[in-house]
Amino acid sequence: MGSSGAERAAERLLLAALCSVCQALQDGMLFPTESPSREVKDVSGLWIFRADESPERSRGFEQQWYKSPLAETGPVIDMPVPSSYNDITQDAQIRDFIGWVWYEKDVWVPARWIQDRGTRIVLRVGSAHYYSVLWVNGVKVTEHVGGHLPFEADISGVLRQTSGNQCRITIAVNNTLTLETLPPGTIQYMTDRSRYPAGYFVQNTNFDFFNYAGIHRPVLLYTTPKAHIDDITVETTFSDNIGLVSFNVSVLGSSKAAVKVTLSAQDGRCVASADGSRGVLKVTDVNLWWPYLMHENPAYLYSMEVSVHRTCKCLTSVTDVYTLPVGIRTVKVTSTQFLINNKPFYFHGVNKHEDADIRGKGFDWPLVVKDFNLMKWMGANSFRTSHYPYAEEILQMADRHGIVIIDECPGVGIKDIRSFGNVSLAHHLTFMEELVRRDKNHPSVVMWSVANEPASEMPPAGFYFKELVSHTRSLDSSRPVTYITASNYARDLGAPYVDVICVNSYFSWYQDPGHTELIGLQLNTQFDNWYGKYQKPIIQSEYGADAVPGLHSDPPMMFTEEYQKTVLQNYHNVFDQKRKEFVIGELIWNFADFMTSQSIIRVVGNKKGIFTRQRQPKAGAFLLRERYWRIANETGVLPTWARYPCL
Ligand code: BDP
Repeated sequence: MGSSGAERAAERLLLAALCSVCQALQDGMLFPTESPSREVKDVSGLWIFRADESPERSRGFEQQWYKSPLAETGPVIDMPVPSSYNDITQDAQIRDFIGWVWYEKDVWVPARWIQDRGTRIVLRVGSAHYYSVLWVNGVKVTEHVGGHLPFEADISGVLRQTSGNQCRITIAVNNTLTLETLPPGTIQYMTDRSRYPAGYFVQNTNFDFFNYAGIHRPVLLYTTPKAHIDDITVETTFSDNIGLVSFNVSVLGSSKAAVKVTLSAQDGRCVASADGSRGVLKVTDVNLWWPYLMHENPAYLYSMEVSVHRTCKCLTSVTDVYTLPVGIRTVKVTSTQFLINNKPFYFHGVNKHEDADIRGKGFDWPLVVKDFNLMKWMGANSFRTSHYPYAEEILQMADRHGIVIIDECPGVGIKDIRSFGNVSLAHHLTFMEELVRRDKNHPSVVMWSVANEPASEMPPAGFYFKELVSHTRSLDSSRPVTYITASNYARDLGAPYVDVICVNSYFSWYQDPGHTELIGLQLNTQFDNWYGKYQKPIIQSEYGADAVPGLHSDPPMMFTEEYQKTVLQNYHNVFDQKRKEFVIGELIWNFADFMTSQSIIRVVGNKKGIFTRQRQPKAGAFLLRERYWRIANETGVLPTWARYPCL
């Protein structure tokens, strides 16, 4: 059988994956911000859109849809950016579409950006799922493999050579997953002609969330001077009342540029400064970055201004300025504790998804702010970015509110032995490089998670995770590394390499459904076995039960709010014992209900949220709220305004 369009799309995807693996990450990926030397123009909003519904999914490339306005190639529809495209229309074919979709927008680029040849103009996509190709005025400027992370291209040359300050941006996005993508997936062709029409295929995956696709985060144009700050890396520590900020600045576009770094306190006072692209700043009477509910003045951020100067005939001029928020804190792990600033930290938090009605995984400020308000309301001090990196704006919120993050890569659903091969591993290593490059400076990020529930009992998993964890450590030695396991302690081959054991379990749900009376025994056994074998601190990284809001029964039955509450209470009894020993955290699955693919075990999505998908509390939310505030009152130093009134 000759390969069909979707197979070819998958091949193209694979080739691109290989090609991106070959390129070591050379450039930085600083979040675009405005400064005296930089401008940002958000070109999100309404774009036009066309799904390539040709059986081969390849017509767009064959007919070069990027060469002319998309509307001239055939029918187009309006599509908001950022948003997943899946739930925007009434068309089930668009909702479930697999293959290439095309986005286009005409934008005006300020004339002075084009005229000033000392200005670099960069086009940046916050994230698009999964594989993207970008053209400007019909000229290909970049491509990128992987959802959930940003990519960008310097488009100054193209703009200056093509039609000037009118700029047609075309982005083709393909959501096909293969055995080597993250997450992995397979395309299955249905060949029984009595049941399926010719060419019928489905995308199979092993993860429990809808494979939303499209341009998920803002699209920006921004400028930098030619001689510009390309990347900044900070690492922090402290001793007594002296904070230390080591920095490393890379400058591109000039060999003669001099770097100056100034650190200011929140009141604007300069507290330290240095010349040179590398060095250490000393801060006396340091204000450390503390998590929410652990200190009366949490989330203290300094502001680090990095500037690049050029001297020409005795005149010094500033060419580029970038300001980075810096939180000074340390993270360490012992055999029984997780220490932030040398004090034991207990994760009482949530697992989340980027997921909401209509917009799917599209970035949305009202949703982000609402979610932070809900987390703070319930006394959560942490969340895990299950099962992929979240938008940078979310990490910035966490920095500013003191919410601690376990930052996860989309290594979810690695269940097929063919996904443990060299190509997969190389892509996984590259993904971790891109993730660390993006998130390394966030004080809120305290641990990297390289995968969720891989088939870690399969023989290649030992080598795979040894490489993955040690590579991640070599990228960032200041944070612990983990992956999330659901394997049996005796068969897990990757656990020897991680710093913290993160275990998911669903006693009385997937195991012994209905039998909440078994949770105590089974959970105790789980903890004792894992700790006995590895002597590493343990986080219960997922636990929970589905609850359809408004369903009630007493005695509790599965799917009711009472059952969800009972499951949580039984887990909590054990956590309260074990947190005196080596359990360092509990993260409920899940913060909110979320969409999944359709299946007989899902009723319009996964209902394990303690909030509905619309962010209304179920009974479990009130239970957790009381618990989290009680724990915070016992373990933290809270300002009076933050005390939960009923305790
Ligand atoms: C866990 C997975 C998570 C699922 C959850 C569930 O890590 O992605 O959504 O099960 O089934 O094993 O609710």
